[in-house]
Amino acid sequence: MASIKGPGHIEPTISGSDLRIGIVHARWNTTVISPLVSGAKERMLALGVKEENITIEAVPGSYELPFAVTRLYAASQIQSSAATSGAAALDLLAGDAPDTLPNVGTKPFDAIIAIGCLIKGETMHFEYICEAVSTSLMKIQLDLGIPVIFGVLACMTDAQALARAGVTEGGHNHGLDWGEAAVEMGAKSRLWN
Ligand code: DLZ
Repeated sequence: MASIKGPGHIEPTISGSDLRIGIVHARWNTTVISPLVSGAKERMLALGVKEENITIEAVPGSYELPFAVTRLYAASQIQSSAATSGAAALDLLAGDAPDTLPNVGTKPFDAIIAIGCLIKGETMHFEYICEAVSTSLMKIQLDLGIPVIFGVLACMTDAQALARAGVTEGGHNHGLDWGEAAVEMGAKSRLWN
């Protein structure tokens, strides 16, 4: 019997053509992370997001994701106001603008996807990091008022993680779902503004 799990179908009217989306991913468990990031990007491109409007940044591990999401969004806001304000434009010319920030473009992110993969080990690390990261990412999206897509796998085994990255037969790449969720929530949060 086919699985009943999954996000169902996105409304066909939703387009990502005007959205700016960030991906922040951990490097820990790279074999799993790389296909998840590629899957998220592939789905966003298929839903119309322009390649130049997708920014991808890496951090060492999942524990760094909440901080990175917060700072990346702030950077995108600063660059956005620099791009739209005359005074800031003069600063830009004078070299005072935050031009050393990552490529976060000229408008703030409509959504940010946080991607990580936690795999249970012998110690309590897994429990502490899972709890801290999931609670923080929820708080951040409510505080910032932008969708933060929860792309953090919490797996008991390597095999579970590989299946959820679509690497093993019969698996499914959850990055595809996270890319779709980012487009849907980015578009809807604009409408609900
Ligand atoms: C330390 C650690 C451990 C044990 N396991 C993982 C993991 O499974 N997945 C992951 O993304 N990160 C792990 N980390 C690293 C922490 O997230 C963090 O990068 C370090 O503790 C430094 O703050």
